[in-house]
Amino acid sequence: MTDVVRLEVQGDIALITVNNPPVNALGQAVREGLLKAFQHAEADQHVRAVALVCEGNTFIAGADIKEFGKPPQAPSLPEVIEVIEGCNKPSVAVIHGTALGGGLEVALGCHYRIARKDAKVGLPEVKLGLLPGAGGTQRLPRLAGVEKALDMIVSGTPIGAAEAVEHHIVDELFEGDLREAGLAYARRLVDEGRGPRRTGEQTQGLEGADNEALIRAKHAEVAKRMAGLFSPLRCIAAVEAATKLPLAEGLKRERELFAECLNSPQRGALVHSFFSERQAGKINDLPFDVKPRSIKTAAVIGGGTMGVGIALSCANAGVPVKLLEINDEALQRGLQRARDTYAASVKRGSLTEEAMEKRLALVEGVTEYAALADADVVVEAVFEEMTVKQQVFEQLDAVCKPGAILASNTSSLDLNAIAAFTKRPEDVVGLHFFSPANVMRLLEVVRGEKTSNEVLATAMAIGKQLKKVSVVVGVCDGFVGNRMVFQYGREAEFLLEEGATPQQVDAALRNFGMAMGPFAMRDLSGLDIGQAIRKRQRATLPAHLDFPTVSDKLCAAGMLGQKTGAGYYRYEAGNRTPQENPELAPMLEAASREKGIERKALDEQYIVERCIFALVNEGAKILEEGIAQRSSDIDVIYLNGYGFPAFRGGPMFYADSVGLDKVLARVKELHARCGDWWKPAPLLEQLAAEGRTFTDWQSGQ
Ligand code: 3H9
Repeated sequence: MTDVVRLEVQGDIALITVNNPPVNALGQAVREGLLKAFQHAEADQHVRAVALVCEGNTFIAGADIKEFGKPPQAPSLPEVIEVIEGCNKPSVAVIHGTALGGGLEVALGCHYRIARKDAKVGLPEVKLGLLPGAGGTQRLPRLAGVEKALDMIVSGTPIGAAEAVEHHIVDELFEGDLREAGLAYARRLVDEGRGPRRTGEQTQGLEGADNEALIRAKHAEVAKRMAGLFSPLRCIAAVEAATKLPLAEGLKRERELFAECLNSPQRGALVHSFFSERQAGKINDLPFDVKPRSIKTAAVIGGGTMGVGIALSCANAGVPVKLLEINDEALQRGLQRARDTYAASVKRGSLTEEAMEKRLALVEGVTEYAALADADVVVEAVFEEMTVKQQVFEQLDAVCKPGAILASNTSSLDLNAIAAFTKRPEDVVGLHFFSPANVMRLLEVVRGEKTSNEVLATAMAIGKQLKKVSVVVGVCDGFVGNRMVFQYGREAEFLLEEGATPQQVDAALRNFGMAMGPFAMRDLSGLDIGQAIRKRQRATLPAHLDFPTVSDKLCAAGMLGQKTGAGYYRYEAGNRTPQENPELAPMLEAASREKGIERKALDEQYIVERCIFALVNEGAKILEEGIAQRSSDIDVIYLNGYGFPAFRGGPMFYADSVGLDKVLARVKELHARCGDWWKPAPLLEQLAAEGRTFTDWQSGQ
């Protein structure tokens, strides 16, 4: 047929095989191959049934995402699926790995579906700012019912094969060889005289439930949980069309809604997020033959929130981990913290008691460094103080086996200085987890001056093992994420001096799409953290730089955030909902007065630009200094560690979409008015002058 789709006729069964690595995406050649193969099977008089299988690790994982935004090439996927469904010989899709998006839509076009027991099926288009555009919104509800179809399409979360059987999406499970299973099932179809069973002609899923009520409920859920997103409402509209229109009209409506999504800027941003995450795993200058070391056991030093979170990350991934504390009392507190964290998951229903005990059994408490002698990787998560790190790394150097990875979780200290406390700086790397480490996906992998390639590759492999999104960063104060967030938080504070309240700033940034406002975030992490950073910076940065003072005033009054019941907001005991802190207003007035600023109302766009462009300007400096490999790596860090809205693609992508000339104009204006914090990054100036974007710069255009 084509290079990527093969047709073999075995007796009276046509076996169609897709082979388009890595994930059998439905690029033009696959679509054309499928079309021809099914047409051929239809025309061949000897063929009485068709089995569709895929080579490699997975069934078709969807449309080829790289084709979005380019001129469409025939045949379109809906046309191909129409031919598959219309075929007069029964067909079976043989699913293994993940049948996603257009892949599941192809399977739904087939007349029967069987799945290997470990397979998954889903319609994740919403995560790319789209909706299933090749019949998924019309065919899935006809099989699975409106409620399940809405859940799957609006969340984009795949389900397991057994669940897919329960919901009539898959007919039967199998184990073993794909081709044999496909041929055997097709044989049965012939022997039992079962003809085509077209999904588009089914109605059982649309009957018997109050579909209007289900659709109303989904609207309410989306308004609450997915506000600001373009495609979820269109997903609902498409499913609603399935409940009201005949198939052909429903498909037409789906196409219209799909086109709206395809043309929305959110699609571009979400597709950028998808590819950026995958690219982040690649290290530009790492020779391809560098092999990571094998990691079978781990150790964590420090039983505080961070250390325990890291230990639980290991246990979640099935890696046995030793947790070291300085004495038995501190150790017991750490182990109890681990148990409490899991117990909360059990209470929420996201973990079973049995799984909890199994994971806790992987965490062994120890108080002697000698117990770490056989660990493949040790992660230090002790107090952020160089002298404390020195003691830890000197001891690790003395006890750890040759080849062990010695990692620091420092969020701001100089990794090269830490590495120098050992006689093996090439084995030292930063593994900067984000709190809570057992939940947050981001891992900054800090490459020290002397970190060896093998250790760097191993650190990335550890990230993968722990199911993290790992991004390589260089050594500087705060690395990428915190160095940038410092600029962001500082500008948010300056806004308080100009006349805003924490409520206004937080609301403006939440409306922009940030998961949390900067002040609610600071209250959560504790104001003393920022105070320590400012103290260090005041001592080292040029004296003419102005620092905001509201946070210092709160710290002086003992209001350190949630942990003290008050910070920028006030918190009632046992309740994390921020309330107005009546003691703040006089502090704001005083801060403005001391600097001779007349307080005035600030508009939302100004608030957003002041905070977000501060991120962008610092991001540009980070790129120039080579602290991040690519602008998209910065985006990945912000999307996965700082609650930046995925539908905006990350701060650097967002700046590209605004236009770097506009960003620069605002940065220059703020530089003139607010001083040298806003000194424009030379890279920003250069790109704006050349009419290029960060994305162009990254791709060498
Ligand atoms: C759709 O179907 C629209 C239709 O409804 C309507 C059309 C009209 N295309 O993630 P991995 C690449 S929308 C192109 O590291 P894993 C990926 O970039 C689509 N490329 O592997 C990477 O490349 P590289 C709906 C794709 O094993 C390589 O494959 N489908 C695509 O961890 C390996 O990927 C989805 O949204 C693609 N569709 O996970 C599914 N998918 O090696 C998106 C992957 O150069 N894909 N690549 O960096 C996934 O969720 C995961 O990739 C998957 C494998 C679970 C399949």
